[in-house]
Amino acid sequence: MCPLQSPVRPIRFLLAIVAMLMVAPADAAVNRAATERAFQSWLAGEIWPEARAVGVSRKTFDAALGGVTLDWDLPELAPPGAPPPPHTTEVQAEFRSPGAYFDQKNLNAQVAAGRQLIAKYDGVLDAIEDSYGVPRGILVAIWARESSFGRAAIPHPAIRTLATHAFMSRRKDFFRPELIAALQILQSGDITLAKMKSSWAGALGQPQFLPSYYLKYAVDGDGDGDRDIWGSPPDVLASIANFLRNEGWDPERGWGIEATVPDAVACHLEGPEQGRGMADWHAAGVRQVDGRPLPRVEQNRTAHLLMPAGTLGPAFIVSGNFYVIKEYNYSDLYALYVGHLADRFSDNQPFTGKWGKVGGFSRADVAKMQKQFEAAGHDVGGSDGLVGFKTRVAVGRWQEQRGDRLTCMPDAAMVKSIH
Ligand SMILES: [Ca+2]
Repeated sequence: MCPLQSPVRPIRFLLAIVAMLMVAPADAAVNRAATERAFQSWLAGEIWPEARAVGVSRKTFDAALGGVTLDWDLPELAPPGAPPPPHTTEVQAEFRSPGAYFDQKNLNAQVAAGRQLIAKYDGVLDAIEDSYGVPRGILVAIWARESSFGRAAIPHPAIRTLATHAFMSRRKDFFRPELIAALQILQSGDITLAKMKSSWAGALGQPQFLPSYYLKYAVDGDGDGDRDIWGSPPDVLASIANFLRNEGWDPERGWGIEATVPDAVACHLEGPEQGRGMADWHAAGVRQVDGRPLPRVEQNRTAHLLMPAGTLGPAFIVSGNFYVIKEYNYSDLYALYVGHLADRFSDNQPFTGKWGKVGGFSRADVAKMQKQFEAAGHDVGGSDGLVGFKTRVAVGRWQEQRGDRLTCMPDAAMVKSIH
């Protein structure tokens, strides 16, 4: 049975009442009517002059924002008078093992759907590859990840969503220029207000571009004169390609390959800041996972070690293109998923290396550990509770200093001991 339809159990009911009593005083401090009035003054006094200065007409502005109210249901709001919401790292969410990202059932479903679309848009993809030099697999994999090829619901009216965040979200300074950019998109006439939908966080259409990225990178892929990333797959795919090419995609290189790494190559040598010539990695004993040498054509190019679970998972040698994918979403696992799915559209082979057991601690535990590392002078890339390459490198160097076995991944004992 769907849990949402299960009868309310007494204990849950009691908990709900306790929760209501707990939030009531804070909520009472938020005067919604006054906040709505302040929102209207802010739109008229601050946003209109800013929008007008970048070419938004009064007609466009009034059509977009006349009569708009705040969306109080959005996450991460910090209305005037309310205590700020807890930071995500304060939430006791369990740390998610990197292997969980690569669910085989999910990947196989994405491969099947993606292959159909690659066949359907064969001619479009030919033209996009010719123009931008980004392979179709990468484009379709990003499309898959961002919106399940446009099948995911993208239900929020973009202007109202962005205006609410720009007025009263925890990251309002981040959202304010995005609201202005969204008004510029409307002014351009590429999309109507009714069709301009976003995620709850204001990301637009099937490729989930923030409005400022839309202004920079969206292109008309089907030649009808509009850049419609909401309804036109050729526009979606060409816009993703334009983004990647402008962010530095090298058409002569792949994204990376799975590799075997000998013990003599420490896991803390990974990451974008520790690139080496491919010939150097080969000389150090790194091989393709099937035992073949690293690609000879690449031997004079810089390459990077990537070990998303330290020694407790598969290892990769990646090119600069891997870090271009990260410009889309700054996560090693995101970029690896995109590269891996792109490969699987051809051969549908899983990684050879296995993901070991990682976890048994919360993101808050990791964040506390990161703060301790920062206090000791290590750069862990911020105490966000996520284990990115900087945290893995810091953990590996710390393990090496102590003479511990190198894993470059935190474990439950470590996060508890470094508090
Ligand atoms: Ca178009």
